[in-house]
Amino acid sequence: MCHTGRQSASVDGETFKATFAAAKETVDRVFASVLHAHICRGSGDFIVYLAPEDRNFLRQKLRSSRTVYVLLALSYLLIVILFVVSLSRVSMLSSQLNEMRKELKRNNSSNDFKLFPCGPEAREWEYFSGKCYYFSLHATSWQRAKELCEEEHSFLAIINSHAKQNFIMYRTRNQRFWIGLSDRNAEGEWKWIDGSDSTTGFTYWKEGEPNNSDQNEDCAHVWTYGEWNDVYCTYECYYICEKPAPP
Ligand SMILES: [Ca+2]
Ligand SMILES: [Ca+2]
Repeated sequence: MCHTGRQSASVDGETFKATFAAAKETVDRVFASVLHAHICRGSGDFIVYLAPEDRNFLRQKLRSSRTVYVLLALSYLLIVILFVVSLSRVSMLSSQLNEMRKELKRNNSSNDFKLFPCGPEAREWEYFSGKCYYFSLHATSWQRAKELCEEEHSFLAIINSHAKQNFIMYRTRNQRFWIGLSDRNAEGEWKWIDGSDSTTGFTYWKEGEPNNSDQNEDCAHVWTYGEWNDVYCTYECYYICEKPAPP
């Protein structure tokens, strides 16, 4: 077994020498054929001299690298330009969208005001000839009705024309509604709530009214058929508020 081992070691040694020589030759050939270079010291720097074919090879590689870098730079520039253009486009579209939303809102608002001239938020108010009117859904005293209208930035209705009388008559059929007319300050001197004298303008008193029944009737309301009547002010009636229509 030991003899066989020595033979084997001898064969391995020859094989190693042959392999080593082949490797050395390969290394030498690689150095000689690829670079053909030698290094010398000059002015303290290392200078590499390359064989012409290697210089051409390196130049081609450098050109290829430059081309790649140029293409990369151009790509980057193109991406930046596209990004800026896209950003600008998005910004423009966003601006246009906002304008369209505002226009739509204006149109909707305009349509709302066409449908509800007294304002879309005040649909219980009815429009007539530049004014808005509210017909109450509950009855109360004249003084309380006056206060409730004022809380809504309005006043008890002033009927100063036949057209307004017709409008109110139509809306108050078969019910009694307070209007802004009283002689509370001076008996028999009927004045509208804005201080104007009613005797010189339009009137629509029921025949025989105002009669100041029991010397205690100082507030006016429209009666069942729309005609006016004076009654005591703590009587409970529905009421009509009036205010100018929004511009
Ligand atoms: Ca009276
Ligand atoms: Ca009366």
